[in-house]
Amino acid sequence: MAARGAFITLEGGEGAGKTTQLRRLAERLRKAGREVVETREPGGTPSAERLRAVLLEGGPWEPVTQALLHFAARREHVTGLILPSLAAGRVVLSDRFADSTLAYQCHGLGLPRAVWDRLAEVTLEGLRPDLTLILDLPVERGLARAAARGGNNRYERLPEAFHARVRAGFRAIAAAEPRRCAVVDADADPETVAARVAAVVAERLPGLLP
Ligand code: Z5A
Repeated sequence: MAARGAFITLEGGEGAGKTTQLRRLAERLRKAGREVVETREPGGTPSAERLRAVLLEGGPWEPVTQALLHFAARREHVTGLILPSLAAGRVVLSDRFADSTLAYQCHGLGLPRAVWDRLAEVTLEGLRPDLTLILDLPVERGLARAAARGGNNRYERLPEAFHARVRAGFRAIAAAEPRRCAVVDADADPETVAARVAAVVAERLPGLLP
């Protein structure tokens, strides 16, 4: 059987540049000879993508319902794509994962942490990312990027105070789990941020990048 691959998640608030950086990191890893799976949450498998449409276009959902739907989609993602890919020795890069529920639903909306813990226990099969890159950016800069791109989903319409709680939530997650998480300053041009991301990956997961 192939050696287990690596599971890297990218997290952060609106417009932090996760999608942009995930693509760049995937390119670097492929050039280094790695087999890479690019995926996202909510989503990642056909069944989870159907729940993504419900989550982003439906609602409004109250916080426990949001968490249940996110973890339902995550369960499909974990069992249908992430675990099989890791077992096949691939590097899985996910644009958001369980930390997003902690930051958005718990820190942002006040969902009790104990609910997150229980849902994580029944859905994740013990899976934790090997490395979580938290792209950090002042809230107004991220929202400006998202607005410039033309986005106006229901998250982008929430008040700045909500996004500030989400940002603080991600920083608290990183502070609580410094071995798994690295905060990357995302307030720079895409090339500079990509170099920062690659440096963290090379340092934290030796052997993945030259
Ligand atoms: N959500 C939740 O509440 N709970 C959960 O458990 C999960 C998710 C998993 C998913 O929507 C929503 O679901 C999300 C949280 C919630 N809230 N929202 N919205 P999504 O996946 O569609 O949205 P997102 O994750 O926030 O993606 P985003 O807004 O597209 O941001 P991004 O991926 O971090 O950024 P990007 O697409 O790479 O870049 C955004 C724009 O900025 C784009 O025009 C880029 O060209 C530009 N950009 C990127 N990097 C730079 C730099 N370095 N400089 C200048 N401009 C840049």
